[in-house]
Amino acid sequence: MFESLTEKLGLALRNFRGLGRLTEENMADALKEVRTALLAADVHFQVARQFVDRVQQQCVGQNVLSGVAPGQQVIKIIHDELVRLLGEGAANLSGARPLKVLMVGLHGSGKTTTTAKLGRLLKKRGYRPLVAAADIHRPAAIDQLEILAKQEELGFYADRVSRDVPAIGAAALTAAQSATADCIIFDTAGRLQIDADLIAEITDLRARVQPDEVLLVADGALGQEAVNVAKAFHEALRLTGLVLTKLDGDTRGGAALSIKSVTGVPIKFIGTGEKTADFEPFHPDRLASRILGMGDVVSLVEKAQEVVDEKEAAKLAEKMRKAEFDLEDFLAQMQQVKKLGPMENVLGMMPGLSGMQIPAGADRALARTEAIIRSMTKQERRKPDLLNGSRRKRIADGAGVKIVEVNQLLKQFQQMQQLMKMMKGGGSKKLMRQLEAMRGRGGFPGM
Ligand SMILES: Nc1nc2c(ncn2[C@@H]2O[C@H](COP(=O)(O)OP(=O)(O)OP(=O)(O)O)[C@@H](O)[C@H]2O)c(=O)[nH]1
Ligand SMILES: [Mg+2]
Repeated sequence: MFESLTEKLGLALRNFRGLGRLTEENMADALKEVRTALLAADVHFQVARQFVDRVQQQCVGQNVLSGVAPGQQVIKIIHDELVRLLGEGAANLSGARPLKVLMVGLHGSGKTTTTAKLGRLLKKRGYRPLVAAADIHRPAAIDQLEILAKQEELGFYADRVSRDVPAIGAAALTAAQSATADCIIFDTAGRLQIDADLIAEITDLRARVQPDEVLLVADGALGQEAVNVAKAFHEALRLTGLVLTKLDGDTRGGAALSIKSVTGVPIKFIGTGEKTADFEPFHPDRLASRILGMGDVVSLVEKAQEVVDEKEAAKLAEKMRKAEFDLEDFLAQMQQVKKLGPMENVLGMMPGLSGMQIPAGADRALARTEAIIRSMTKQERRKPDLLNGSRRKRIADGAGVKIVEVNQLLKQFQQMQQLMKMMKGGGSKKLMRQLEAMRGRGGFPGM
């Protein structure tokens, strides 16, 4: 679904992924490509422009969240805007029982097929559905619905003689009642175009059966044309929801992306194939993730937003900058990292990094480091220089490690402190040499 849009947006977003810092200029370029991708997918031009404007506004006002690359944050913003565009939250059907649903739409949009699909889905949800043929213009349409109803074992009502659509509707309600059906779906006739006759017919039927839902079945492959159709139907009939069909195949996605924001009517279901099973409730967030091909970055960023105390993180960064970072601060930072879960899980959520090998025992090494630091007094953590031989012995015993491990940790911490001082002093050549040396020794666990 929406392969070409996914691919084009993917290319546009690649520009963001690598950005270390967001500036108005580099953002403007990358966002221009996002807009082009949307337009190429046949998204309404006004919708595309508003979309990009909103993303830009939010990026500018964005505080860079520690631990997450700015590019990733932009992608999260774009994701959330896509969800807004597609309609927030899954739009549920009315909970009325009996539930009366009127299916309307243009000729060939998929009304009859969708009537059966919806019946099947509601049956799975515990309803006893009955489908009613209210299409008097095409006798074959009645047969088509009857065959589908048999296949899905749904109640079925038709009157092959009457020309009075509202009367057929009323009779279907009575039939449903005596069959103890608690959900009636009316399949209506389509036209090539929306015209006064069609609207009059549906309006009369509607007045008689008082439906809880009026769902427009629109052919998603039509792009902007589907949006215009939806707008016209909504103005004439006050729709309660949309069903976008034929989203399988190489639909460009423009209809799905603009129809909610142009008409204000939520998409409730999508049709993804000819079979009755090819039908699903519409979930904006899932579609947005699918369009962005983004793995679980969203949950990762959300998790970071949830657990990382921003003020605390800023305080630690400031201390590092001033080379005042001590073991007490290190412990605090470790707590924040740990809240994100085991390292394996964190990496698994990053696209491209999932499946990467974590050095064996990395989590355990982190736990030992923590145990050692926790065995120190607060004063010792603030001033590691206090740690003479006997104190180190006490700490090793407390943490259940050998004294060499305590020594190693302190040595690495010392190097890190030197590093921070150098960064403060700006001695970059010496710094590089120091970094090389540290890398050789495996670095400071947890940093
Ligand atoms: N690929 C695909 N085909 C679909 C989908 N929904 C419906 N169709 C096909 O579209 C064609 C028209 O579907 P119908 O259900 O007969 O459409 P209708 O709106 O009832 O048409 P009229 O009764 O003539 O107005 C059929 O060949 C369906 O199999 C879908 O989601 N995907
Ligand atoms: Mg039909």
